[in-house]
Amino acid sequence: MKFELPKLPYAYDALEPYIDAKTMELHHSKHHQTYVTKLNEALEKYPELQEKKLEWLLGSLDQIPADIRKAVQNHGGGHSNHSMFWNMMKPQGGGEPTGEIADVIIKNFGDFKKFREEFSKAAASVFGSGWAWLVYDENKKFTILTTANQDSPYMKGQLPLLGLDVWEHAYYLKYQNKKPDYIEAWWSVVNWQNITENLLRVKS
Ligand code: MN3
Repeated sequence: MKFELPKLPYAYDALEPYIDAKTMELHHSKHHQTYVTKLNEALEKYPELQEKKLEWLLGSLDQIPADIRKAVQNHGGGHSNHSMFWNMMKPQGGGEPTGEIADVIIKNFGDFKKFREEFSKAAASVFGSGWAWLVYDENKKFTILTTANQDSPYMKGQLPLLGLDVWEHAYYLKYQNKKPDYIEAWWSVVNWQNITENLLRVKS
């Protein structure tokens, strides 16, 4: 079984004007596709690993043969992170979360404004390429953190609820060096229904 590029759940231009169509097209059809291709190449010699779930591979890097461990970390992480990321956004998204996810945010971060500030600050602080996340961590706490490169929260047993790609490929065409503007705009496309589904999965 080979890993496959998931279909984007909306058109490339659907997140305009916040995220432009060209960026979405390159990001999905080239960058994400490359992670999938290289992950499959890495697993070619190891058919038994091709049957494993991606989250298992990421959470079990110490059990992955040394010659492909880095490839699984980078490209498996990239495939997993992006597959989640597309679903965490939607056209006409954004606004303030409601229901259970709002309760979690208020309980753990004070209010949505504070959460948003803290998350944006974490995203802006990523030096080089990486991601910002809201995760349910290994100590059963809801935490904002960042990962470098394509490292995945699953590598530390953390379950991701919300993630933001702050690699330059995610924003440079439209925002150039203005990373904070990209982060600010991204809040307008967050798919809170998906984040709520992630929360319910984490709690079950
Ligand atoms: Mn990316």
